[in-house]
Amino acid sequence: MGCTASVPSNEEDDPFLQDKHINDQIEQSLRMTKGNDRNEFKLFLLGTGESGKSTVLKQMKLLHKGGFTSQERVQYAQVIWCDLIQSMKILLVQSSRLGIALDSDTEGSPLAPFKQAVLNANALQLVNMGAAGSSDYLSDYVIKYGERNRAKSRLNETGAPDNAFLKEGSNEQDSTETVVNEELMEIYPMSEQKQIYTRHEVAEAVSKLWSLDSGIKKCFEKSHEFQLESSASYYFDNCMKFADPNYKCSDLDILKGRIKTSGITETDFMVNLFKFKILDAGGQRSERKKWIHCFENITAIMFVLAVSEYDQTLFEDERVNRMHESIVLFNALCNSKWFINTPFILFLNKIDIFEQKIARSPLKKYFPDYDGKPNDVEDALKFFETNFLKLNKTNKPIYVHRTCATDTKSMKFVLSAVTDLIVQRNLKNSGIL
Ligand SMILES: Nc1nc2c(ncn2[C@@H]2O[C@H](COP(=O)(O)OP(=O)(O)O)[C@@H](O)[C@H]2O)c(=O)[nH]1
Ligand SMILES: [Mg+2]
Repeated sequence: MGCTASVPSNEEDDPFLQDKHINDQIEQSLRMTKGNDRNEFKLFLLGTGESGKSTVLKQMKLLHKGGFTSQERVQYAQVIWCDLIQSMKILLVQSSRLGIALDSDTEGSPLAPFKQAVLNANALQLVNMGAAGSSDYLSDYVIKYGERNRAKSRLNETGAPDNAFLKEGSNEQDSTETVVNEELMEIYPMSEQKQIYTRHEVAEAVSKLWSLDSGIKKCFEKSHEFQLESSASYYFDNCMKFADPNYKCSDLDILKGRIKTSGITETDFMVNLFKFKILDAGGQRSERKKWIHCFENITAIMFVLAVSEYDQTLFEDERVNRMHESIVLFNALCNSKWFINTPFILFLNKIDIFEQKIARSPLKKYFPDYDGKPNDVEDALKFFETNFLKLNKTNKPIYVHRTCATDTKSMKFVLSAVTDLIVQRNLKNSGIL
């Protein structure tokens, strides 16, 4: 199979040889670039929404740009704060929809006041009550909860997923009303005077519901049936630290936090004196029509596939399985005339979630032609890897890596292998190696 993560040899451990290697590369690069800009490698991160593209980019920043600024750390803390309240509200809505009884709903339950605190919490208001970050910045991201495509009312607009690539999106960004809050109001109409809770009280309420309400846990286990942030459990486990309005995120918090990408961002990195430009794009359907403007002069595509999402449906269209959408997208990109000779690097991402999920959510239920051992991580991964590689009708290579994009240690290794590979391939193609 195409998994080509390089293993350090004894030679590569020798600092002298490493220096020599770098010197050789500089000289080769100078020879290569006389009069042109061929030493800039342009990598495009592509894949469906929430697959992990921006997280891969964040890891590149940690590796090659000295990490995150203090401002980013404060801003992410506020975004996660809003996300953790909204995620708990989503669990409250969905438990009612799925008919899961909550302990906090039973008469006289000591958990009832905690549920009330979450129902009353207004994340933005709480940010304004003392956060160091600007709420203008935040409101852009909180609005994303209003962007939820009301799948049922839009079923007729989106059509079958067979031409998902570059097709017009379903304009899921038109609506800005906060759907979750509306739904909560329907389930729990609040006649009594709204009590104002502090950030600390709200965080405590989330923490208590998460750790003590068995209905919330049951509902979370069914979260593949609805839309919940990938990192919701991380937010809940750590919610007390986000109660501090001046908390600055750790690297891991930022990797776990999610800000939906809109448009295409370009970030430059210097890696061993080679210039890499990484393009990161929004992955949802409405974003894909922007991609084509950047398809020229791409050195390699990094396609990010969330393997854990085989039992989930799209945020933008709840009729469509996320893995099916990725298959359609990969097929279209891989065989597109733009990328006939462009190497692909396929990240089988969210492997950590996949490993946990495969034990309780049978793959065969979603992919009936899977005939590997049930609940077997290796068989299941091979199944997807083989099926994706089979889609390639061109002669270009596809390099596969199994990744957990939030894990800095393993990503350091994978990303070094990827940048090495790109440099080596290009030196070879130029006849230098
Ligand atoms: N557990 C886990 N979470 C991940 C992984 N990769 C990404 N995520 C999380 O998934 C969410 C979406 O990731 P993001 O990079 O924004 O996806 P994008 O829409 O493709 O850019 C974020 O909350 C990430 O922290 C992974 O390998 N494991
Ligand atoms: Mg993104």
